[in-house]
Amino acid sequence: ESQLHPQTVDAIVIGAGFGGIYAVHKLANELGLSVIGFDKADGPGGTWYWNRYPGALSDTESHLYRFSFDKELLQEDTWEHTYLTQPEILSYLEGVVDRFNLRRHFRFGAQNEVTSAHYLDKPGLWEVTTEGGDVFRAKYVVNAIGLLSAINFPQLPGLHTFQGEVYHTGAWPENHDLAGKRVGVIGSGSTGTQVVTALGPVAGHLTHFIRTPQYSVPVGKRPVSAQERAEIKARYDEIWDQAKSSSVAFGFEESTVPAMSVSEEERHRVFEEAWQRGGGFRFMFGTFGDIATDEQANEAAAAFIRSKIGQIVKDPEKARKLTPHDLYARRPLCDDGFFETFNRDNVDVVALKENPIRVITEHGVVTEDDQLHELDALVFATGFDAVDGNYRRMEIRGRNGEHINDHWAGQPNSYLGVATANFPNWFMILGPNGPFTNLPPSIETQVEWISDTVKYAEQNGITALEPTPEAVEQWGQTCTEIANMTVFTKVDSWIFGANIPGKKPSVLFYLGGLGNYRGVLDEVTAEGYKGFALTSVKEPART
Ligand code: FAD
Ligand code: NA7
Repeated sequence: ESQLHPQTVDAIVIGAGFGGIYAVHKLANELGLSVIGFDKADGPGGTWYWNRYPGALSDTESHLYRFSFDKELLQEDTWEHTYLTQPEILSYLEGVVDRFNLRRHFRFGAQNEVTSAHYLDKPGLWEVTTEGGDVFRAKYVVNAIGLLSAINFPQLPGLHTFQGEVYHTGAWPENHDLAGKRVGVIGSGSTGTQVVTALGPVAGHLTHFIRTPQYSVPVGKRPVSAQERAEIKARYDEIWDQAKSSSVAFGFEESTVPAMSVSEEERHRVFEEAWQRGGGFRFMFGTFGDIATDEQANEAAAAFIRSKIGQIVKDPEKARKLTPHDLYARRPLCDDGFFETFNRDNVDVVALKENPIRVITEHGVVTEDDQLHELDALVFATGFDAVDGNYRRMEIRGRNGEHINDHWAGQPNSYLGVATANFPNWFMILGPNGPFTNLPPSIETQVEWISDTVKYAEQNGITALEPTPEAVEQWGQTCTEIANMTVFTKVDSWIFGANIPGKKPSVLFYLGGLGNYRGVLDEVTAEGYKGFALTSVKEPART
C-alpha cells in the first residue's frame, strides 16, 4: 500500500541503457525537471550491463553505435575496431553518465526494480513502486526498459537436476571463465553464434545445440586506423544525416536494385563483395533492394550463403546440420568466424529438430538418440521475450485501473511506438511498433520527441496527453501492412513474438524505416499532436 506522503517528482524514467540515460539527460539537464531513474542493474548500461558473455560484440559499426547528440563527445571519443566489444560499449555508456552528471538521478540495484506503476486519475499522477517497497509519484513515466532485455529461459525437463553451471547470456556473471570445460550452448541466434565463436577455441569441448540453423555472413571486424577515424569525424554530420534519413540506419546506402534485374555473375559479384566487406544488415539491404521483400531475390541471397557454409565447414555432416533451408528473413546475422569454429575437433553440433533434447540429467544433456552429452556448463543463448516482455513483467495500470496485460490482451499496440491509449503521460522508448534499425539513432529520435512533447505539455498547461484508440488502431494497421510486404512475416522469430511458447505472434515493429518514421513524428507534432487527446487546465496554444 502507498506511503502517506510519497515523494513526488516531475518524471520517472525506468531503465539506464541508451534510452534511459538520454531521457534523464534531456528531462533533468535540459528541461530542468525533477527526475528519478530506476534500474534493477547495479549500474548503467542496460543491454551492455547484462550481456557480458564471451564474444559479445555490436553488429552496428563502431562509429554509429553511440549517441549523436553531443558533437564534442563524437569528436573526443575513439574506437579501435570496426565493431565494439561489450566492455567498450559499457565503458562508453558509463562515461556518458558521468559526463552529464546523471548518477545523482539514478537508483540502481535489485531493490530498485520497478514492480508497479498505477495511474491515479484524481491527482493525475503515476504512482510507482519498487521491489524494495519505495513509492514515488510523478506526472510522467518514461519506460526505457529495453526491447531485448526480458530473458527467455526455457525450463527444459530435468534442468534442475543438472550438477554443472547454468548461464543465460543475458544475465552473464562478470569475468566468468569457461576455459578447458565441457560446455553446451543452446541457441543459435546472434548471441549463440557469438558465444560459440568465442568459446570454441578455449573450451575443452563445445557442443552447439541448434534448433533452427541461421544464415550468417562475416561481420568484418578489423582494426580502424587513425586516418579512417579522422575521416569519419570530419564527416560526422553528413554520416548521421544519412543514417537518420535512411531505412535501417546502419550507415550505408540501401540498394534499390532488384536482385533479378542483373545477371547471375553480377549478383554473385555483389554478394561476394558484401561478404568480403562484412555486416549483416549491409548484406541484406545494401546488396539489392528486394531481398527482404521478394522470395526469388531472397533465395538468391540465401543460396549464396548456403554455398559459403558448404565451402567453409569441412565435415559434411556438420555442414549439413549448420545449413539453413528456410527463407533468409530474420534479423540478418553476422559473425566473426562462426562456421570456421566447427572445423575444430573439440566443437560439435547437434541438430535439435532431428534429434531433440529428451531430458537434462545431473551430468548433461540427453538427446533422443540416447546419447548423453556430458557437460560442466550449459549456456542458454535462447534470446528474449522481445519488445513487450518487460512491460508485462510489471503491474502497470492506466486509467480506471486497466492492467497493461488486459489492454494488450490480443497483442501489444502503440501509437508511433511511444505511447498507448488510456495510459496518459506514459511514454515508451522502443515500445511495440517502433522502428527496426540500428537502434541508437531511433532511441535518440524517440527520446527527443518525448522530451519535446513533455516541454510542450509543461508550457501549455496540459495535464494529460495520450493517443486516441483510433490513432493506435491506425498505426497498428500501418505496421501490419508494411510487415506484410516483407518476407519476414513468413518465418517465426522474435521480430513477431514467435519465439516464446504461448506468446501470441503479432507485428512488433514499424518496418517502414527511420527516415520515414522521423517524417511521421514531425508531421504529428506539426499538426498539433495529431492522434493524441490532450487534457488541459487552459486551452493549449496549438501550433
Ligand atoms: P536496454 O539497454 O535493454 O536497457 C533497459 C534497462 O531497463 C535494463 O538495464 C533493465 O535492467 C532495465 N529494466 C527493465 N525493466 C525494469 C524494471 N521493471 N525496473 C527497473 N529496471 C528495469 N542494437 C543495435 O542497434 N546494434 C547492435 O549491434 C546491437 N547488439 C546487441 C547485442 C546484444 C547481445 C543484445 C542483447 C542487444 C543488442 N542490440 C543491438 C539491441 C540493444 O538492446 C539496443 O541497441 C540498446 O542497447 C537498447 O537500449 P535501451 O536503453 O532501449 O534498453
Ligand atoms: P534469438 O535470435 O531469439 O535466438 C535464440 C536462439 O535460441 C534461437 O536459435 C532459438 O531457436 C533458440 N531457442 C530458443 N528456445 C529454445 C528451446 N526451448 N530449445 C532450443 N533452442 C531454443 O536471440 P539472440 O539473443 O541470439 O538475439 C536476439 C537479439 O538480441 C539479436 O538481434 C541481438 O542483436 C541481440 P529457434 O530459432 O527459435 O528455433
